[in-house]
Amino acid sequence: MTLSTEQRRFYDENGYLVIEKLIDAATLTRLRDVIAEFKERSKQIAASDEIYDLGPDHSASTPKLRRLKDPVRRHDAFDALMRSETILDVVAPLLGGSVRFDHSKLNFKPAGGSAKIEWHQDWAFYPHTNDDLLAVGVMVEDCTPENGPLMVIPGSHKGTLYDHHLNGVFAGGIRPGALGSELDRAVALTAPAGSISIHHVRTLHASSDNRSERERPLLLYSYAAVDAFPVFERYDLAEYDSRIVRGSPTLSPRVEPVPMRLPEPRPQAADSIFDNQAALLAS
Ligand SMILES: O=C(O)CCC(=O)C(=O)O
Repeated sequence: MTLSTEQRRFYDENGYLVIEKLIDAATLTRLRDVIAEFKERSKQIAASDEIYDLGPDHSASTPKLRRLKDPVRRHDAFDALMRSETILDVVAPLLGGSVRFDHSKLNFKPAGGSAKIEWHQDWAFYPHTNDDLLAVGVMVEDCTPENGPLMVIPGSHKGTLYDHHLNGVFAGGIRPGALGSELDRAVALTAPAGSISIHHVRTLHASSDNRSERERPLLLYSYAAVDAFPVFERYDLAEYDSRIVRGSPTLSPRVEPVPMRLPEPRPQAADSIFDNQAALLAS
């Protein structure tokens, strides 16, 4: 699919886009089957590890799987969709043509459970030399007003970088209340299964509790323009360049005047956005 001029303009102005039913039925079925396998395996795990992020009181009988970490590294089905033309043809023009895969996650948001995500900007987690980065959310099931869909604040990608620290430590979210009336403008990204959302790396976003009776799996792929380089991080160049899915490697970062604050020092629970953000709620 080719993005229309109107879709590109909408993304540029609003910092997000929804494309309905982009993913074909066979791919969706495959994803659901693979996800079911991982869910089954998570029941045998007692505590969060490098693959699974589990909520409090997780057990085989009452599973509390919050996230499958970096699904692209876990199964070919996730990897294939990440590098598919279906996704890259949409993402590439929004990043200026070149694309490097950055990371992936699969957030489950269990039925009737917590796994709420507080307002944040992904940019606070990984500042780069320019902000041509975005995240694609693949809606593996319908995203409805009741099941905790992703919410965004239109146009926020061009505004303030909000404080994501609490008591001098990176907290992975913005203190409740700090956004004031901005929240009145929040838009819920609801669409049928197989649709995708795209949000710019600086777009304010969050999601609330799942009040429905069905889980809300959202598969997130983050991509960057090839000439956007992370700040205060070190990568193995060969591995880093192996993740280029459109375009050629470069050793010349494109540097733009973008607001930045390092996500340092890191909190103890640095591996889980859910645990990090818990500190905000307790504040
Ligand atoms: O799963 C969601 O609803 C939000 C995901 C998100 O913003 C994140 O994991 O950073």
